[in-house]
Amino acid sequence: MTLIIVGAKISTFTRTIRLALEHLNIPYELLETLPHEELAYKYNAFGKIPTLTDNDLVVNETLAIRRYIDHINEHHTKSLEPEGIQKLLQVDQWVSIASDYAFRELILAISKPRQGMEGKGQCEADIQASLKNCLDRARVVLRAIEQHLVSGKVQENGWLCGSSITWADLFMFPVFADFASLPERKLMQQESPQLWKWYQRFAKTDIAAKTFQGTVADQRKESHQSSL
Ligand SMILES: N[C@@H](CCC(=O)N[C@@H](CS)C(=O)NCC(=O)O)C(=O)O
Repeated sequence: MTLIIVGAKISTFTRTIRLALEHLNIPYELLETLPHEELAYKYNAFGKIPTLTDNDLVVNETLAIRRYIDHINEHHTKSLEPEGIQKLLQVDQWVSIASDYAFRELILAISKPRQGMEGKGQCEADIQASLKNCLDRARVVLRAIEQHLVSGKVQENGWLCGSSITWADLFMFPVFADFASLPERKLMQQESPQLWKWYQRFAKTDIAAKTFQGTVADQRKESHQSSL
């Protein structure tokens, strides 16, 4: 039976898993639910998304889903895990940075509140004033990410952990794709120029295009493009 991903196109963690399955050509169906809806709780006691199901197997938590995808992909030529302990450790560091610092300071602290305020019709000046403190924290995180990226010696035209796409790229991209669609993208361009280049490269991949529809960036694309 086909794998089922219980999640939402707008969810960054769901997009990570969809990017992986698209990259590895593993067929799946998306069973759509937002967090904390009945369907989300049916598969996850915390009401979070995504969940992966494979027949009777139910896997919660993106990290565990990652491990399961690697397991079923074991004998295929394309892999999301690089060779060698150094590169594996680099991947894990990026996964943790994306899921913790970047998700918290850019998505939870800025993207979601901004969209909530825009939805309520608040004016741009008020939105910017409310986000001011969060932007200061975001700046620190973006600087640190840039430092981490530069010290990892990412090659021009390469991916975060070498010459092929790994889980590092797939955890990082959805967060930065959403963030880049906000006016606050300027902070990323200023503080993280190498990260910005990587984001733009990844945005051109076919898997980014295949999973774009329904994301925050998709919903904001008109205002985003006109302000670029
Ligand atoms: N630790 C979870 C986090 C997943 C997560 O936070 N998903 C978001 C959607 S992108 C969610 O369910 N948010 C609802 C909430 O935090 O209450 C994982 O790694 O899967």
